[in-house]
This record gives sequence, structure tokens and C-alpha cells, in this order.
Amino acid sequence: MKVFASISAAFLLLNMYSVGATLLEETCKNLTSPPIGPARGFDFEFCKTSLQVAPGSEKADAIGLTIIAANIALVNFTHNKAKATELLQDKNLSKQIRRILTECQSIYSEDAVDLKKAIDALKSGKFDRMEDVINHLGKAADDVLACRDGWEFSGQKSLMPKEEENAEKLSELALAVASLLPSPPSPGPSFFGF
Ligand SMILES: *[C@@H]1O[C@H](CO)[C@@H](O)[C@H](O)[C@H]1NC(C)=O
Ligand SMILES: *[C@@H]1O[C@H](CO)[C@@H](O)[C@H](O)[C@H]1NC(C)=O
Ligand SMILES: CC(=O)N[C@H]1CO[C@H](CO)[C@@H](O)[C@@H]1O
Repeated sequence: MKVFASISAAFLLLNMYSVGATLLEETCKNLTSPPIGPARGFDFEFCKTSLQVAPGSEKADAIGLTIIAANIALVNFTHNKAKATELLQDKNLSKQIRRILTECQSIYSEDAVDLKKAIDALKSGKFDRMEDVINHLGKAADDVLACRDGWEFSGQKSLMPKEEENAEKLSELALAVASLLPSPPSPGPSFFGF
């Protein structure tokens, strides 16, 4: 009886592992190498550990996993906006630093709205809105880069480099996960635009 119970427990665990981990791991595996995702590919462990922390990620389907990825990016953008706001309280910031930080703050703020729109479109389950999803996620990823470039081009050290790096990687991850979604049924152009 005891043996039986532990055998079933082991089976249950195995099952949960293979059923649960498959889509998430397969997704991350597919994103590890080009051409899908950024040219250099994602680090598999980064992809897996980022997505895995979200409750439900083990059992999520492709759309669900994309919602999770977008939501993780949204949490970080919201956090970064708050961080920028906090840093701007410092009255002693140079004019240049204040300008860049203000720009980054509005980027995080605006793009949080884009990320929410992407999530809403995904939740609607309508394939004709997939182009919107890709556009919103792509805008968020591009804008973080613009914020990082703002520091670099002015020869300034970012006041929140770690947060910016996270937001960059997480928004790229969300975009990449979305780009694995099946194309909308024809007629109509593929949402990749090629
Ligand atoms: C991963 O890539 C393989 C081979 O291209 C493909 O058959 C599979 O559907 C992809 N899986 C996901 C989750 O994108
Ligand atoms: C702000 O700068 C002034 C002048 O450089 C300095 O006296 C003051 O201590 C600084 N305040 C803070 C909070 O760093
Ligand atoms: C992966 C990652 O960097 N996640 C961060 C997102 O933002 C929250 C704060 O809101 C951090 O706790 C996470 O570490």
C-alpha cells in the first residue's frame, strides 16, 4: 500500500513535470537560437526562470504563456516608473540627468499602457488582434532601448542600470514569446509582416 502510494506519487510528479514543463521549456528552447527572438538568442535559463516564477506558467497554453510574459514585463515597467519617480525627487540632479530620467519615466509610463493593451488583446483571443499585440510589445522593447541610449549618448551613467537591463530583457522576451504564436488564419497577411 505504502509502496503503491509512493509509486503513484512519483508518477504524478513525473506527469506534472512532463506535461507542465513542456510548453514553457519548448518555448524557451525555440527562443534560444535565431531567427526567432533577438539575433543572439535568449539565454535558456533566463527565459525559463523568468517565466516559471509566474503562477500558472507550468500549465499555460501558448496564449497564456504570452500573457504571462507580457505581464512580467508590465510589472517591471511599473516598478521602473516608480523608481524613476523616486530618483527624480532628488533636487540636486544635473539638468541633463533630470532630462534623461524624465524621458525614461514617461517611457515606462506610456509603455505600461501598451503592455496592458497587448494583454487585453491576447485575452480577447481574437487572432486579428495579434498584429496589435506584436506592435505594442515591440514598442515597449524599442522604447527601453531608447531610454538606455539616452544615458549612453549623453555620456552619463544610468542611475538605474540594473532595472533598465531587466526591463529590456523582459520586454524582448515578451515580444519573442508572442512571435511564436501561430499566425492568424488566412485570408490576411501574416502578423510578422513578411
Ligand atoms: C518550436 O520549434 C519547433 C520546430 O520549429 C516547432 O515545431 C514547435 O511548434 C515550436 N514550439 C513552440 C512552442 O513554439
Ligand atoms: C545639494 O547640493 C548642494 C550644493 O552642491 C550641497 O550643499 C547639498 O549638500 C546637496 N544636497 C544633497 C541632499 O545632496
Ligand atoms: C526578472 C526580473 O527582473 N523581475 C523583476 C521585476 O520587477 C520586480 C519588482 O516589481 C522585481 O522584484 C523582479 O525581480
